[in-house]
Amino acid sequence: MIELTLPTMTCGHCVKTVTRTVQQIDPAATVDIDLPTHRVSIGSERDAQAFRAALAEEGYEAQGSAAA
Ligand SMILES: [Cu+2]
Repeated sequence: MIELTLPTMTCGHCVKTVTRTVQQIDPAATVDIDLPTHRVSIGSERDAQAFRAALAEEGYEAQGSAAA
């Protein structure tokens, strides 16, 4: 499980964008988002760095740790 904190993810629109971005990298990924804490849990075999890079490009710079 990949856990990311995205401080700039602040509304429902962001949630949609983040979900879409994650699933563009891995269509099979599970995405669990907790908006109040800006946390995203991604269930995927892909490397966390791929998601971090793609999300940063969309304006969602990840803070905190990524665990495999
Ligand atoms: Cu938003």
